Amino acid sequence: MLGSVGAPRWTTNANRRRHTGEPGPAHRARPRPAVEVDPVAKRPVEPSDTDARTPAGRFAIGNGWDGPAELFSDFDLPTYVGPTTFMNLPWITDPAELRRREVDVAVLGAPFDDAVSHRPGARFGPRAIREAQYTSGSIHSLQLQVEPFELLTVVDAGDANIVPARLERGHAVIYRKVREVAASGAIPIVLGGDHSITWPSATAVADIREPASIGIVHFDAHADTAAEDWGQLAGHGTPMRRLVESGAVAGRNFVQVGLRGYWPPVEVFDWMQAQGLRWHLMREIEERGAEAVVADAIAEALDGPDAIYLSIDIDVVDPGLAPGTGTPEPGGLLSRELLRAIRQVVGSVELAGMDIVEVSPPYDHAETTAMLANRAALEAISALALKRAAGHLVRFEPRVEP
Ligand SMILES: [Mn+2]
Repeated sequence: MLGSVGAPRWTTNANRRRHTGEPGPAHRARPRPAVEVDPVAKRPVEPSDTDARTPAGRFAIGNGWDGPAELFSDFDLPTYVGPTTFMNLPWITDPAELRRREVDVAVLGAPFDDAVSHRPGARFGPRAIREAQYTSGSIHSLQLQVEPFELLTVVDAGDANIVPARLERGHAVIYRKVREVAASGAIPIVLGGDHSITWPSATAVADIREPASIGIVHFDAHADTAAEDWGQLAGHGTPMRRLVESGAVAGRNFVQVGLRGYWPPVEVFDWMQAQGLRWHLMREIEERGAEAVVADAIAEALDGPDAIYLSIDIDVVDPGLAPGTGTPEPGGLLSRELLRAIRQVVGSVELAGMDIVEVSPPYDHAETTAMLANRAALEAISALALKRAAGHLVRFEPRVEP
């Protein structure tokens, strides 16, 4: 806007309120974070509204470019401008700073696909998911009628320290990254990455409570409980077996939703049954509806534990709606069923952590899959915000020393 003078123009209601001190919508009167971090989504560069005069060079004066220009904060700029963070949120990689800000939810990336069995590319997932957004600034969930970033402190905690072709090191640094985020009390939402990252990620979350104290609800076309992938114990077809075998999660609190297709073989299901794992085939969702099945899955995962780690393999959704993935399996959930299921789970349990995996941008079309993964994270954040508005606990407090 050239030559704009007088009162600054506000990009969002939240931004306007921030500057004017006006009260927000009614829900803002409900319980707020214990420590006000204002504004929640402030990034290092926060231009003032008035000091943005361009240099008054000869041509600038002639062309009318020398007057005050209104500037927007990084948070309020369009998402295609500037550095890419999840929802333009602050990029905070220092665990001490996560603690200082009392961050409620930290999105982080696990750009790792050294463990895939078929189509690669999920290492590009975190960046694509961060990019697949067109709203910036304070947002409003129409489905839940809540403004999540007004109620929760949410940041982008950056990526695990991944380098290529070092599978075991990759899992180690993912474990370390998720653990340091979770140990701050923030709920980690991990953007994958192939599904092998759930082994270190869910282990890290289990570790800051007590082993076997969390249940897992796992949405996937595949069980990912193989003993090994061509001799590789840490493949993306094996993480759920590793989690159960290691004792991080009890088999009877491991619940899978959306399985279909032609893998794994019968003996793997025999192992699952022997461990007490429970699973809900796509056929059951077709017959009973997703909401009833997800309600059962929640109850089974909480049979003992008091919190749930949610693992979303984007291939649980039909490849017609989520084509950008490594091992697509026709006949899956609708996008809207997955988003509703996330609201259902997060809205009714204590969320310990979450991952969204197997987004492979090279196979995506028109960012369809990356957008769905982005919304999967946002639906969880919005559901958490609704809980905060109602006065419920949101942060996942560690019970053991970090
Ligand atoms: Mn999977």
